[in-house]
Amino acid sequence: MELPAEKWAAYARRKWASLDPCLQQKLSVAGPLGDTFLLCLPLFQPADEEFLHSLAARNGVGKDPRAALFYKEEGNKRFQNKEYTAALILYSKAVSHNSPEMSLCYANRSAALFHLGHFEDCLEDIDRAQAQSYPNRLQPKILLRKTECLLLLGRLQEAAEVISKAESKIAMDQSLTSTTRQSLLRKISQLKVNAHEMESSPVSVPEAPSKTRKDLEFWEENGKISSAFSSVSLNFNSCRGRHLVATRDILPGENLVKEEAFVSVLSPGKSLLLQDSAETTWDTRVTNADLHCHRCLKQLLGSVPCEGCSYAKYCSKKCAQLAWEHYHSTECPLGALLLTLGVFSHVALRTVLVAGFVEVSSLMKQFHEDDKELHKAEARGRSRDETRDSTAGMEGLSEKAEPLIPGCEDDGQYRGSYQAVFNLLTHAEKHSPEHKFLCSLSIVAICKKLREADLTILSQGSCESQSKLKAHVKMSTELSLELKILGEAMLRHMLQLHCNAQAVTAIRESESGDSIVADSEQVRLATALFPVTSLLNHSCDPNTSVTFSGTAVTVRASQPIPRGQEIVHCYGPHRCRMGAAERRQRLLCQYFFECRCQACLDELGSDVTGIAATGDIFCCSSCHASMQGEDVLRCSSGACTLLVGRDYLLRQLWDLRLQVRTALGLLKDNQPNQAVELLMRCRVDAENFLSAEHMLVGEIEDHLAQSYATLGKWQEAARHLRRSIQIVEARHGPSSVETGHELFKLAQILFNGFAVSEALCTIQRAETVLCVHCGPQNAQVQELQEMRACLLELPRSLLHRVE
Ligand SMILES: *[C@@H]1O[C@H](CO)[C@@H](O)[C@H](O)[C@H]1NC(C)=O
Ligand SMILES: *[C@@H]1O[C@H](CO)[C@@H](O)[C@H](O)[C@H]1NC(C)=O
Ligand SMILES: CC(=O)N[C@H]1CO[C@H](CO)[C@@H](O)[C@@H]1O
Ligand SMILES: [Zn+2]
Ligand SMILES: [Zn+2]
Ligand SMILES: [Zn+2]
Repeated sequence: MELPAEKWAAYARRKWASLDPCLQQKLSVAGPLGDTFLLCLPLFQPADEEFLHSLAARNGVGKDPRAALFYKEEGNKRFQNKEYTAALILYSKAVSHNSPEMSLCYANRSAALFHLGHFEDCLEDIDRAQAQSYPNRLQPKILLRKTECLLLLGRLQEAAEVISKAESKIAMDQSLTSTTRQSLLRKISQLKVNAHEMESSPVSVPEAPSKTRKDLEFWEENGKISSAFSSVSLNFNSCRGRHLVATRDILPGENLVKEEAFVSVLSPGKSLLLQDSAETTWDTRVTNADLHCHRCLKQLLGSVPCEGCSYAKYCSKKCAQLAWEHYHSTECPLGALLLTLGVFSHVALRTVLVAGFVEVSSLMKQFHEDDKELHKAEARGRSRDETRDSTAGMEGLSEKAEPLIPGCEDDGQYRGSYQAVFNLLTHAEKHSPEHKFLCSLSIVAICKKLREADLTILSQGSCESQSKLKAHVKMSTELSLELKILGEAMLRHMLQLHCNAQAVTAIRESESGDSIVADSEQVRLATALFPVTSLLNHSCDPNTSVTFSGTAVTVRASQPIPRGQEIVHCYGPHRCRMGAAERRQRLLCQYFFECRCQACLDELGSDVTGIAATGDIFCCSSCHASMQGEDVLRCSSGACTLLVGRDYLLRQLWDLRLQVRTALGLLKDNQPNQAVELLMRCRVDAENFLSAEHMLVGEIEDHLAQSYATLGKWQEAARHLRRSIQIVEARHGPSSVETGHELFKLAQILFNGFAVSEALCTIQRAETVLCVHCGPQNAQVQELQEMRACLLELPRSLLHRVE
């Protein structure tokens, strides 16, 4: 998803292989990126363009009235099944395609929103339907829905006005059958009764708990680095590069960095790109693109579609407008191409659009001048590498400013601005030539398309930087000088993303029926650049936790960090999830460095490899001692002589995973009894060949807990969850965020089962752990606090009775 579509990547590889060896050689030497870009420019031939555009055509992002009809009907089906959330999403897909029936789609969506209890959004959709010539004969129905919403929101005056409007519509409409008229009038009198009751005994409408509670945490901003707290400082040395260090002792849970993304692009989600048939069948699968605002990543309810394409959807008119002004008016005509070229290409384009042409070209110019200086220094007899080293080993550093850390502005401030983005490392010389070729070709494709797209049509309402860009880019048969500058900058960003892209993630509650105890998973919402967070180096055993809210990131200390220690976070390969060898392999491939973090050094120095040390091992079926060996494993107890092939054990593990997945399916289909039965069998199987601390054993216990919770058997649920917590604790540590999530589930179960004192205790533990990792504003932390308040309000007498 992040990289270009595989078919295009394979095409580029074949093209690379067929290049003249001499040209290959030229492209392989680590020259300036501008040269790479210019060399690739003429290589992108009409045939290549045609191939790429035929691939892109499969990612339909245009508007199609037939699709609108299709999604509307699918939505109606779900609505009839009372699957209101699914219906809502399908209606939103319908309104993202233009059709003469838009008003009906909005009216339908308002019904779904009403049933889901989103009355404000429902009202908005009713207004949208009415603004688009909603048919007269249906007016009374929608006016009554509006009345109901207004009543439920306690807006009595407005409700009364709408009722009388509805009455006059009904009175005037001759086409109504008498039964319809009767039923409408009955409904009206019912609503009047409701309104009257509310007037005489005004119940205070409970105020929705404001989700945007003011952040009470003390924000003591750093004088040198924007978005960072004063407890950190930016240091630089040639072996570690730029890194952040604690300026004082830091406690767990303290905020270190709070940063808004410089740029972010929503990850489209898989199904868009898996589509392999030439004819676009509209598909009803739900992706990120249907669930989150394309600008601010907020969860969508009554989404506002882009007026140009069926792909981009926004949480509000405002987001749609801002996105259009800052980047989407340029991106919109390129939609299908960008989906094919992958999120990294898209982020590269959006970065230059957000920065604006003036800023991009001025930094590029500066960069080329510095490069010339380096050449001159070289000519004076010093090697290029030495020169670079003496200027602190970073590219793009101007010689005159020795003490300046790259990315800082002239006043020494690191602002997380485009200048900081520009100075993120590209590692241009470390990427394989094939990869660089693929990136270059993809960027060339974007540039050609930018030249083609009639950008002038789109210029209405666009902001300064974008219209300037358009003026610069305007048609010519050759790529203009401006486009070449942008192309080189985009290529730079695309290579930077390899090491600097940050996945913006969210916890999504999986939709498993009406289970009271939610199961949740972490999903990737977007890819973003955070220039300040990018300063953090990696450790496989990090001392920080990272959480996201919309497009903002917060980095918190998860352990005490003594003054002077480096602040590190984990780029993905974590000590708890894989062994040192695998972690180091991955880090080397993706980030081009050999990890020497404490966890790696410890593990490499001892015999136990990480995973084995934390329980991912097989055990002997007769004596339960661990099995050791490579291809053939033998029992370590010495008493047994059992020998088993690793392949055999791996197959058994695979089968067991399948069984567990089947059980989860049963649970989702609302068959918890069958799920319990199957999971119990899995548990017995697991005991036969897996160590008691194996993660899969933990997962089985966790799913058992969820099944029992669905059945309302709280004690059994709690028993299994405690086992799962033990295993998670053994692997991730008692104060890890993983343990926090498990404790949260246990708190919910104990709460539901009225096990008051244990619930209070567990709530306390869960809150402490989650607060450190996710902060006090976290939804789960707040839910825990509500649970506690609720338990403490129970009358004493009741407490004694239930315990
Ligand atoms: C959707 O609109 C159609 C009219 O086009 C109507 O017949 C149908 O009942 C509506 N469905 C819902 C759920 O409002
Ligand atoms: C982070 O904290 C843990 C626990 O205190 C410690 O073992 C580890 O070495 C620290 N890591 C770094 C990189 O400082
Ligand atoms: C301690 C550590 O892992 N330091 C690394 C920080 O990042 C640079 C490059 O990004 C590596 O070279 C260091 O080894
Ligand atoms: Zn938004
Ligand atoms: Zn669009
Ligand atoms: Zn490591």
